[in-house]
Amino acid sequence: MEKLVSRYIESFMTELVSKNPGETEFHQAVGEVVKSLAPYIEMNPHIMGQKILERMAEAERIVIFRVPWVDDAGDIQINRGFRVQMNSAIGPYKGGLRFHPSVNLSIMKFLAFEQTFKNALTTLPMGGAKGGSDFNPRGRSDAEVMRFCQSFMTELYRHIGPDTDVPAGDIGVGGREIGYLFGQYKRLTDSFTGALTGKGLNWGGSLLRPEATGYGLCYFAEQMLATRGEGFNGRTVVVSGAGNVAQYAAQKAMRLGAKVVTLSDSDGFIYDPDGLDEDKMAYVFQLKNFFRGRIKEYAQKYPSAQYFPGQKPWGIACDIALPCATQNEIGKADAESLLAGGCKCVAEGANMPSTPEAIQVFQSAGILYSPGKASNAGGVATSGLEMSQNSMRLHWTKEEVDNNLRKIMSDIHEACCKYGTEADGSVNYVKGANIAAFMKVAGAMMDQGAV
Ligand code: NDP
Ligand code: 2IT
Repeated sequence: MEKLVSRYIESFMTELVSKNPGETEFHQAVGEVVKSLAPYIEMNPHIMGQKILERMAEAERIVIFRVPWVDDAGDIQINRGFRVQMNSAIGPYKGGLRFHPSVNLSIMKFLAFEQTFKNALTTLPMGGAKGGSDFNPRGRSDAEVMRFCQSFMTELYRHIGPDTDVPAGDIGVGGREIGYLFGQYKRLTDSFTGALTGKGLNWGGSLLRPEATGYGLCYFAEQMLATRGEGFNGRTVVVSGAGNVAQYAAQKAMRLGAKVVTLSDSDGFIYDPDGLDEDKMAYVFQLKNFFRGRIKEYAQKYPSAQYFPGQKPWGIACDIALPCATQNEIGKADAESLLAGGCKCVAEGANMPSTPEAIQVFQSAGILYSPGKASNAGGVATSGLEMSQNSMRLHWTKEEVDNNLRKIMSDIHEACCKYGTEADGSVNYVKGANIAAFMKVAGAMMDQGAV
């Protein structure tokens, strides 16, 4: 059976690559999942006959559209918009929108594929989707961002809705963009519904949604560390990114007693050996979210910090690494640098930040390592809680949302342990997360027939 399954997986991957040529991120994301599913398929060979993997890797629907808009100089700009509706077996499509110049079909499909598994892990009824555009918000005025969002929604609105598909934020899409997108959706459909999450607090948003991904990441990492009698207190933490996920991951790690020594953006990273504190965090929130500044300004403001242009933070000695910027930001050499610096735990806040070679380095060294689909699921889980509040027309307190978030992260950790504990007692979080999520989605797909 082992041979049969490995031949099946090999031919499945060959076909995937030939049917989706050049989509390297998509191949990478699917490849990681199917590799870890092998033992499960050996015990459940009907998965092959039911063509579950083949169905999961083929999006239910993909929309690609033109997004024309007029910039402040009066020139016409054209961007490309995407929505990949990957899988609706367990609930309406759900997943963020990314506005970044690197956005292409491969990146959208990898993110939508990951989202299907992540959403299944949250225990909430949400299918998987992702969307976005190659629009670059950097350097654009508020008015330009608004016109872009309005044009983007003028096509997207026909494909979404509170029971169909519920987008949210991701890279380049935060509270400002969700506001403009929601305003246009409401205007076009003449309805005030929860068709987007990440909304403002006085128009249907949930308390703690902005914090949820970063906080959830730390709650999950706490549980990982606890399996080895460890915690955040007194530990040194390296964080990449300086956006939504990085900010709240850094804040929570700091509040749990850790010393957070780095933040980064695509231009470089800052190293502050004294660690972040509440005042420095308040400065970062203001710098990034209000002034939309660059992280190098931190080093100009705080002389204790040094700025390293063009570099990533993985060479800084640490106990815990929280990658919170983007995909493939940790390669093999970066992973080796982390180990050399004493890192004992890598919990992913970004989606697929570690390359397969980097994951191999972490796993061979036996350190704690969790894939983003498990450890960053707190964001979309809290989006799910926002959807529940919208449906009930209720607004939960911070404590209620936080308790739900903690419980969900703890349930995801338990699922990873249940399906990922190896013979030597260590937890393979990749295997655990993939099998737990796959079982749920595959079961629903089989119940619903060949659709
Ligand atoms: P933001 O746009 O708020 O921040 C992104 C950060 O990552 C910025 O500091 C940005 O730097 C940096 N970054 C983006 N692209 C690159 C790149 N190609 N190379 C180097 N640095 C880069 O996004 P989020 O914080 O929301 O998202 C960060 C990660 O977390 C993404 O992988 C996202 O998919 C994932 N995620 C987000 C969730 C959410 O709820 N927002 C939920 C779960 C996962 P710069 O300003 O220079 O571009
Ligand atoms: O990658 C992700 O989980 C997100 N960007 C959040 C998606 C959501 O619907 O809240």
